[in-house]
Amino acid sequence: CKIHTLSIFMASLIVDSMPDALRQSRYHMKRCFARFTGMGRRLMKSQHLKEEIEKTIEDKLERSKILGGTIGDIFNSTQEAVVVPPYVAFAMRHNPGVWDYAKVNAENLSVDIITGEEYLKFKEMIIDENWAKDDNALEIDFGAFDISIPRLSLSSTIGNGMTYISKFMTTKFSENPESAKTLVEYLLALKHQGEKLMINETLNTITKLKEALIIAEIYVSAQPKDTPYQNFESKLNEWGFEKGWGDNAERVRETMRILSEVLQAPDPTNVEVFLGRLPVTFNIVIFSVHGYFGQSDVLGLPDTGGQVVYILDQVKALEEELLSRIKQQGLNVKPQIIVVTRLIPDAQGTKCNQEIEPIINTSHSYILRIPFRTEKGILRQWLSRFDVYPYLERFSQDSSAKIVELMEGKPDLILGNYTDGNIVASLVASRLGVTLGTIAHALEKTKYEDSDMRWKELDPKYHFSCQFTADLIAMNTADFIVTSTYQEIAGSKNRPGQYESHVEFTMPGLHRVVSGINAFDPKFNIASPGADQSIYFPFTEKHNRLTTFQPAIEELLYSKEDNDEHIGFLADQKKPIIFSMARLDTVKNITGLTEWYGKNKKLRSLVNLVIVGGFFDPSKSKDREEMAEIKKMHALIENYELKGLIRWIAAQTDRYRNGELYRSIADTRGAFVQPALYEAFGLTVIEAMNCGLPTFATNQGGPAEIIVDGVSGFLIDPNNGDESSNKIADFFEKCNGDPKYWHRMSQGGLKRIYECYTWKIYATKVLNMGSAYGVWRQLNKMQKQAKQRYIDMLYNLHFRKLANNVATPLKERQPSTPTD
Ligand code: UDP
Ligand code: LCN
Repeated sequence: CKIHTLSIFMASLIVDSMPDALRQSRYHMKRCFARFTGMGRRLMKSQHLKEEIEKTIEDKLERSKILGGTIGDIFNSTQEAVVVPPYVAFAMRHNPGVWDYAKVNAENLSVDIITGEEYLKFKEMIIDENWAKDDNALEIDFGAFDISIPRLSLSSTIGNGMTYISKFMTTKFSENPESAKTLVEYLLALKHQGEKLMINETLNTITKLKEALIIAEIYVSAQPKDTPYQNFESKLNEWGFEKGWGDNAERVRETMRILSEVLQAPDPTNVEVFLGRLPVTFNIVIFSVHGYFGQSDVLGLPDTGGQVVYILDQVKALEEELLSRIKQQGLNVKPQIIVVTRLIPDAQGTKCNQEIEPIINTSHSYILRIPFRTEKGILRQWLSRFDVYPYLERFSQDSSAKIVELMEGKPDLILGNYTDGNIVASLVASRLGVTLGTIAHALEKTKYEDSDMRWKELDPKYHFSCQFTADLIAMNTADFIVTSTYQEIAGSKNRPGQYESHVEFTMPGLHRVVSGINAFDPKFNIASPGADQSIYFPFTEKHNRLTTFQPAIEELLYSKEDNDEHIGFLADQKKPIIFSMARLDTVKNITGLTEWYGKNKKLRSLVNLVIVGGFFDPSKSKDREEMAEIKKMHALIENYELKGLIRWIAAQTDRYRNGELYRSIADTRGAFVQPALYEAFGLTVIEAMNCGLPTFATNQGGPAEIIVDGVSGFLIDPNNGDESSNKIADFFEKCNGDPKYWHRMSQGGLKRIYECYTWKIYATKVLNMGSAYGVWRQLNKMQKQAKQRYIDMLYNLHFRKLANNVATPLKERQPSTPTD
């Protein structure tokens, strides 16, 4: 395949030049490699290697001469190096998704190109030599089933899967017109509640369909454009056509013309448009299992953040788009969207103990809650997302039975969210034979350094053995994967993407993944979410402002007394506010921001700090990370003497009031700061930008794509607090000199949002994926089935055991009762 060839080509270039380059600087390189190997077996990151080189080649001029050439290229593309004396193996990443491996003998500087698999084995030597040398160690290789699936070839095209499968289908149809037979079969199978759609058995061959389309198109063209479909339905039916082509003569004629062209002279645009028009999706199931999934009083609770917001907004957007499509298809069908989550009997004042709850602002969508159940009973309390694995299989069985009952049949599309939702969605989709899309609001693997190699140490707390296996199973079962950004798939120039980190990795003692996923797989599609624009709108829209909240917000920000909702006060109320809001997870780095602020005198003098997150008494938290973060916040406020400068507000659950809160911060001419160590997407970033609040966000993850630095906001480096806090301070200093600057940044953020981040754009894309990948899976049926058998085996023999090893909180279990 092309990418493999490209990769080999680049690798051979490097290997070809590597021995020479090392030889040319033999004296210094021998010393460097001696230094690398001097400390014995270990894993070195790129920064670490550079530091060692700096220490070894002390002469600056000499060093920059060496690093300016091929050796510099090698070290710059190196993500990590494995040291097992006398060898050092390099994992080099030339471009997003393109990796090479080479092993250097530190004693004589000889170079060997090695495969990814060899590199992983070598890496395992650091942790477990016996496992590394065991010929029968478990290897997972999903790539073995994908040999004939076409791949994208350029890093820049990653994430545009849908466009490419239209191209691949076009090629298939052009090279072998008989392959369009699959499309005819697909159309023949389309129906809704027993009623046939598009065509019936009269048109069961390509030739018959082509001929009928010509006749029908001439007939329909003769009708006035707005003639309702019903007026000529019986005529079309005589020729073998059923409902679904359009609601009036114009739409029907267009759809027929597009299909005629696809069958006669296919081109990718027509293929994509035609697939997007097919009446295939009416009933959708969305899985979001963990946390408190509800419509009020839940945000900010542990494990309950952007995913809930995303799904509720997504449902609204999908329902609107479904209704508009159904109308255009000329059908009279009521769609249904069910969001399936966990029922939590001890619901802590939320509605998470209700089985069914209609979704506000929709007409056909609701939440269905299914409890976590074992043979011993129902689990009553909230459970960390890291501990849910033993419950998921039973949950998937219970959900699938209930879904089929409520929908009176199978859904047309299943969407999973996050590891738990995705594995459940995979089980249900493969059981029911339904098209599956998965979404990962964050894959945990990249959040913790070397989480794969260190899995044994981390497993008691995080159960990554289950999580990463579940992720692999789900991403390989999925027909398509929706991502919020490019970086989620393939990272940036210097940082591997979340999915890319699943391409090749090893968990010594558990399994070695030689091909987990391919970042160039056409199943990847970027569809970024938006923010609900009826809640998050610019502070300048005075007539829409929710003035009823303003007294409460005034109290929230400025009152002097501490209470359950806020602590600390703002002595100088004239200063602008820098604001941040997040769950108190370590990765959100709210404590980092507090520390940067505490340390930076200029920033302290220019602005106040307002934080929304968690609550104040660590003993009340059930979440391990939250507890630690709460304690740290108190310590920072104390140590940096932040009294009078900081207001810490507990987690806020009312989105409408939060919208007004962002706008009130904009009224102070303040800014939003998202300082996360890593952020998969970052809904708060687009919420703030939608409100016209200038935004500083982490350059690690999704926000780096949302914000164009200096144009629509600012990017900050969470690993360089001084630089980041100075950047914020400089902004406010500049605004003092030129108040228009603040407004320019506010406008820049809004412009960016309207161009790229709306739910309408999202819903159109995702429904198109549902149709396109439905046909694609049909075209690759045999291969998909073979892969599914492999996945089933992995699930049955491997994952199940891992999941069953996770402890369940026995004490809290209650006898099985009807869902209370
Ligand atoms: N949020 C909230 N109250 C809080 C903390 C967060 O309403 O106390 C909301 C926030 O407005 C956003 C979501 O929760 O809509 C957080 O999404 P984001 O993508 O920023 O982070 P996540 O929590 O999903 O990691
Ligand atoms: C989870 C996250 O961690 C965020 O980065 C996303 O914005 C959120 O889900 C919604 O997708």
